[in-house]
Amino acid sequence: MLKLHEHDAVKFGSFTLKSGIESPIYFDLRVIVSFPDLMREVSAQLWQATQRAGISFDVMCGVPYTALPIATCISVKENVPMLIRRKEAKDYGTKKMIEGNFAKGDTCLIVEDVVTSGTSVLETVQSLTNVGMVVKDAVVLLDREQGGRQNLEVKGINLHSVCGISELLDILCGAGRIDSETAAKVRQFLASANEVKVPQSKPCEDGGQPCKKQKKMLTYQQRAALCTHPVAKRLFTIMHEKRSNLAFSVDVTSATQLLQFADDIGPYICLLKTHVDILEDFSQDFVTRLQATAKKHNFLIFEDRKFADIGQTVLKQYISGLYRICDWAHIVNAHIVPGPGVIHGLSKVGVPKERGCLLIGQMSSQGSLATGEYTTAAVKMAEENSNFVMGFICQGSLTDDPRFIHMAPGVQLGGSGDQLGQQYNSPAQMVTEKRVDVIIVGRGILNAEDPVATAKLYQHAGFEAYENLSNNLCFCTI
Ligand code: S5P
Repeated sequence: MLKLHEHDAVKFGSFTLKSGIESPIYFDLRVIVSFPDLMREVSAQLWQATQRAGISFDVMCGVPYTALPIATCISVKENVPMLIRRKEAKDYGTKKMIEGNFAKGDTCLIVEDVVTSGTSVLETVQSLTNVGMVVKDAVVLLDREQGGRQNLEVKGINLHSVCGISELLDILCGAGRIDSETAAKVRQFLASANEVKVPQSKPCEDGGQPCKKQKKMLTYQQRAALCTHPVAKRLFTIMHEKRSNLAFSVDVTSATQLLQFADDIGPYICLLKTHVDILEDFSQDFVTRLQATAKKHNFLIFEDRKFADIGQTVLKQYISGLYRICDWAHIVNAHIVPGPGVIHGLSKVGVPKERGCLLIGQMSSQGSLATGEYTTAAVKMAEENSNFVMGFICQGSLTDDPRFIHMAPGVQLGGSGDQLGQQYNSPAQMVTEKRVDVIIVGRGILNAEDPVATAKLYQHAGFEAYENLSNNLCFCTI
């Protein structure tokens, strides 16, 4: 720990984070690659922590990027095979996320440098479990004691740390490297940072200047106040009150199972997305019960019907037939391929019934044609029909108008895609980097061993990413 301080991997003073917040402590473990003796020491300490904990595993995987060389050192010294996890989910589509040799059922130990909320560790865990590996333990050099241990525990991962931040302060204080006043200042800063859920902010690489990309974000509450669209106003209010920007896509074929999921996951979501035409036992009773569950847990219902025909036809599809979607779905969506007539048709009943519509501006699937001018046209159509259109299905922010809500499907922790063209980004990528408002998660929750705990995790990850923005904190990735 003293060597880390010597080599400026841990610094004290006054550092301006990209958020503009003054921090008395600064971690940059990336520098250790420049000091072979320190690399050896850090790797040895991590290995000893695994031995002390008596963990057994078949392979190791470092969380990209800082922990990759650390894992490599351990692997070579201790003769334990290692895997590499790719970070670039989007461009790789369905290609391999995990490189190296492994067999399904192999146990993998995660190696990390610093843990704050645990999100990066969980992304790596998800990539590994997606390919059939078992992950039970993660070893970390430094635990910032900001909730990471608890978040990992929820997912059944034990965190073994070489050192916690409190202990680090004690060591440095004891060795006379910092005075007790500095230590107290850091403790106080971390306590208040925890209160406002300060994320893993890092000082600017360009000398501590506030990030140029930064823009003041309006909060959900402020946006609710700006909205005249009744459904958008209600949704922003729910997102604020429930501290959730998570939409659950409950793509199951049994109505009973859907209702059970709605009741179990309902407390953690702002929106439930359905595809009622895949239900094998749809009934009016199902609709009544779904509406009651939505009321009980305070979420809205979004039927993902993707209307795409002339106005007259979509109007009939909306109000009649077996499903009578307009009677119960607060929100529907539409392709813009037919032109504005599709919106005019739906809005005939949608507006008087105070329903909302999302236009499909972009899609998450590989090779989607909804790009460029098509997407621009969707924004124009939304602006011209804002009495009914409340936002977009998209993969990033399409307009700065705060009244429109951006919802992104194709969200999974650690997943890259499926075999049929779906492509995934993490909640943080979607919210912090791409600036969408609502993350839509389906199989990330449905296929989890513990869907309720996993939904909570997505809720936490999505909302934390939003708070990073609305607290005006840095969203640059390293
Ligand atoms: O571009 C899109 C638009 C939608 S609405 N890509 C999508 O995946 N969707 C829907 O979101 C899709 O129909 C499915 O219901 C959900 C994604 O599910 P997941 O299991 O891949 O998370």
